[in-house]
Amino acid sequence: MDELKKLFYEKSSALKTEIKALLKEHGNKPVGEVTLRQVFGGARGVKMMVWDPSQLDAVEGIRFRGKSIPELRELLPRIDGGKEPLPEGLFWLMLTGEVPTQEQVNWLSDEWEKRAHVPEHTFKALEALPADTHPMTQFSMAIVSMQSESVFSKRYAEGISKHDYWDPTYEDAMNLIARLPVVAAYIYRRLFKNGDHIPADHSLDWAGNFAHMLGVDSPDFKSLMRLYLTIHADHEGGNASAHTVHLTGSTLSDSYFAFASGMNSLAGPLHGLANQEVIKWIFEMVEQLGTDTPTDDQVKQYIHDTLNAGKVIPGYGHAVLRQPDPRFTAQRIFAEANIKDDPIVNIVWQLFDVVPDILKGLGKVKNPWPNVDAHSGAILVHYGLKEYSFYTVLFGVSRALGVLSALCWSRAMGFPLERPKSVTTDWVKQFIAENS
Ligand code: CMX
Repeated sequence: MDELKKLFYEKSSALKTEIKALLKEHGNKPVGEVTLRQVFGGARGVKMMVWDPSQLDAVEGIRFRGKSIPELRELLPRIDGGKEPLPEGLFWLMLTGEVPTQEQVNWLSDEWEKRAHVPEHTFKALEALPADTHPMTQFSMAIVSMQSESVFSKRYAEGISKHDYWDPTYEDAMNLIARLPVVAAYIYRRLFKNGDHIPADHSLDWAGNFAHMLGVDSPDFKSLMRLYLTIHADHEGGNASAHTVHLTGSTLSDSYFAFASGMNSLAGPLHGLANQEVIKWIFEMVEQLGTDTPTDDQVKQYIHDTLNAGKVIPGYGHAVLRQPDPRFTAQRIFAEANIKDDPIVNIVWQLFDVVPDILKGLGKVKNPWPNVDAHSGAILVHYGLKEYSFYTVLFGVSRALGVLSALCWSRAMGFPLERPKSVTTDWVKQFIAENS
């Protein structure tokens, strides 16, 4: 058994025992109440699952196993001379709760490289799709097509004990994470670079090699990919993509099915697709105004026009956050250090100056601040990755780290089928009548 798997098994077995005792003693304690507004309003704030890899605070933002993004930038191993953390390190941290050593992270880079073999039928399936199929459709389909390789499904069919579910789930998670950059780069090169594919560079780390296979080989872009794939990895369990993976996985669907479900959630414009919508909206503004250095008044008018057309301002607002997203800030810090005077990046910063006051003025938006998607596109455009319909795939590759580490934990803890209760509007009316 490899060191990571052994460590994960030890940690999860210990916690499973602890939780059994905890539930025996405290299992009936209420952790909150649910209002009708929450029942009708997308279950905001309802505590109904456990998710250990990360937790979101409305003001502070995301912490991965208790560590903030600035702390991760200090603590996690990097490549020799590198400035950004390696996503491998974050996966290790989320799966075990321990910050890995450089040696452990190097092992993980090698391990994912060894596991990166994508079955030939996946490429054939992709080639069968019309060339203009949205990259997220291709990504989701490619993931499902690899389900034929699921170790969990094979072992389940052979009659595996439920106490061992964690083991093939770990194998599937590791294999799938290893393969995703190959699949994603294939989709990108097929769609936008005439199918001129670039073989992997086995000397590189997971994110560096992904940048290389995309065909953007500058050291700064590799550095960006390490940061990007780290900060998008997880956002606790309640967000739509994570929760979808959790729900699908709870039926004992394997990691491929569960992760593909999550990607279908990520593909919505209120969630991950917002990263494409932001840059599309900025490009349209530049075209409409005929300048990439608009005045504040021009930008404000464009924002009002968007709102008056009954649309949202993409990249702004959040269901949980109530301050600027630290993932936005991390990207801004990266851009300030590495990018000088880029017009689209400047517009992102100009929007940060003017959007919040306008959204506050609407009197209903709970969070007027930028989220992760407000910044990412402008930096990608700067490095030449202009094809924004691909951006959500990048988000998805990163999201695998969090949701699949959580899926390993769910199977190790023996979490049951998820099955909340729904009610009808008639039930609600009757409830009100009986309780008022
Ligand atoms: N622009 C305009 N109106 C907005 C808004 C925005 N950016 N954010 C929220 N609102 C509106 C809502 O549409 C809602 O209006 P109605 O009452 O008329 O329906 C009202 O303000 C209250 O919404 P909220 O409680 O503040 O926000 P929600 O928790 O319902 O929604 C989110 C959160 C992210 C869907 C929303 O802020 C939004 O649509 N943002 C733009 C899309 C976006 O950037 N999504 C990416 C989020 C991050 C990610 O998952 O990747």
